[in-house]
Amino acid sequence: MAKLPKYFLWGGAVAAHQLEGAWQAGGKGMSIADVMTAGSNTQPREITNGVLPGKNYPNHEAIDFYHHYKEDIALFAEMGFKAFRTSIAWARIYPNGDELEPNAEGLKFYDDLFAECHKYGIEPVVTLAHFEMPYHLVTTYGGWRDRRLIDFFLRFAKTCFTHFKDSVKYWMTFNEINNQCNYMRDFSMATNSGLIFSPDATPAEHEATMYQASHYELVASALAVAAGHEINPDFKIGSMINFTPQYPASSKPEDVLMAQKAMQKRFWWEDVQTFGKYPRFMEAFFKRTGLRPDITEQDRQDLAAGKVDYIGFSYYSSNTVAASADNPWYDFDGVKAEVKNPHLQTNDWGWTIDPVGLRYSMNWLSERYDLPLMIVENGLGAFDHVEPDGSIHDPYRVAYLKAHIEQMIKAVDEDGVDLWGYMPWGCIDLVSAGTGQMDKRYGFIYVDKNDAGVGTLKRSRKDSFKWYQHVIATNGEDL
Ligand code: P53
Repeated sequence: MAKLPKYFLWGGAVAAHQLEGAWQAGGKGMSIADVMTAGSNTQPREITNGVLPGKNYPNHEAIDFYHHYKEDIALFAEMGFKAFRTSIAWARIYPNGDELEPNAEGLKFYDDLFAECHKYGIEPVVTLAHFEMPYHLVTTYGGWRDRRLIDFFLRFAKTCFTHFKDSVKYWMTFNEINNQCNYMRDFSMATNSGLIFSPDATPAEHEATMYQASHYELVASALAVAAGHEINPDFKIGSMINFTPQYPASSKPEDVLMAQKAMQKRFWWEDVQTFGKYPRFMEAFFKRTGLRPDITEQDRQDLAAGKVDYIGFSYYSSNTVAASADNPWYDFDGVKAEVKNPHLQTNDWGWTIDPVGLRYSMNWLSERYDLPLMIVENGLGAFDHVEPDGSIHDPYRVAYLKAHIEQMIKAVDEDGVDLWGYMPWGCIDLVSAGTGQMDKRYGFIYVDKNDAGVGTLKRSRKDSFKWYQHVIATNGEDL
C-alpha cells in the first residue's frame, strides 16, 4: 500500500526577496531586505540606514527570478513539482506599505507567475510576509512596534486574497513568526518585525518590544485568516513556524524541564495561532515579568476568530539545552542554554543534521495541535563544486534529504500524522537569508553566481535534480 497520499504536494520553496531581484522594477518599493548587506558564516549581515554606496546588497539582483521565472518554473515542472512555495513581496503590492491603493504592476507580476505554475499543474503555496516589509514602514512607524501596522498588513492581505482568489488556494501569513524569540539578534528583529534598535538599547527593551510586535502580528494574522475565509471559503490559510526542537542535554530532571520550557518559549506563537488564545505559561510569564503587551479585549476576540487551518513549518536541525543554576526561572535564552549534542554532526554553518528530529517534530506538532501539517522548508546549506564539464555532484544533499524523507514517511505511515506536502527549501540556489551568501546553496538547480555577486546567472541541473525527480515520480516509494 502507498505510504503517502496520492495527492501529496511534492515541491520546493523560496521567498521573493531571496530570488526575485529586480528590486526597483515594476514600481516596487524598497523593503527591509534591500538594506541588508552580504555577510558570511562569521560576519553578520549589516542592516544599513538606507541603501549606501559601495556596499554589496545581494537581494537587489538575487538570481533575477523576476526575469527568469518561466525558465525556472519549467525546470520545476521537469522535476515533477506539484506545488511551489513562494512569497509575495509586500513592497511590490504596496510600495510604501501605507497607501490606500495597490500597485497594479506588482499584482500583474504575480498573476503571470501563478499562471505559469498552473500551466504545469503546479499549485502555488504563498506566504504573505516572508522577512521583507516595506522599508517605509520601518523608518516611519518603527515596524511592528506600532499598532497601525495591523491595518496596513490587513489591507495587503485582503488585496492579495481578493486578487488571487482563483489562482491561489494555500496561504501562510507570517514566515517563521517565532524566529524573533532570539530578540538580541538584529537580523531576526529586522526581518520578522522591522525592529531596529539603538546600540544602547537594553536586553529588556529588546524583549518587551519583541513581545509587543509579536502580539500585533498575531492579531493581524488572525484578522487576515478570518478575512480570507470570507473572501474564499475554500482557502487553506496556515501559520508558519520554524520548528527547531529543544532536547534535554541529559536525563537530569532539570535539563528535561529546561528543554520543555525552551519549547514553550520558542513555540507559543503556534498556540495562539491554533487555539486562538495565549497559553497559560505565557500569561504567567507576562504576569511575573511585567512584560505586559498592549492586549485589548477586542484583540482577544480577534485572536479567537482567526484560527489557522493547517501548520506550515520549517525544519532544519535540533538544539540541545541544559539547565543552569543562575537561571532559576528556566527562562529560555538560546545562547546561554545551548550545548553541543555529541550524537549529531553539523553542516559547514554549524547547524546540526538530525533526520529523526523531523519525525519527533511532526509527532509533537500533530499531537499538540491536531491539525494537518505542511513541511514548507527543509534542506542542507552546502558549498557545491562545479566540475570542468559543468556537472555538479551533490551526494551530501541527496543523503540529507533522503534521510529526512524517510523519517517523514515514518511519521505519516507509522505515527498517523496528517501531512499535506513537502517543499524543501531553496529548490533553486538563492540568497541565504541568514548570511546573505550565494555560496550557501540548497538547490537542485545550480545558479552561476558567487558571494561577491559575480556570475552569469546560468541555471544547471545538479545530480540531486534527477534524484528528486525520481522521488516525486515514485511518490516517495523509491528513495
Ligand atoms: P539560511 C534561521 C534558522 C532557521 C531558519 O536559512 C531560518 C533562519 C534564518 O537564517 O530561516 C529560514 O538562508 C527562512 C528562509 C531561509 C532558510 O530558513 O540562513 O524561512 O528564508 O533562507 C535557510 O541558510
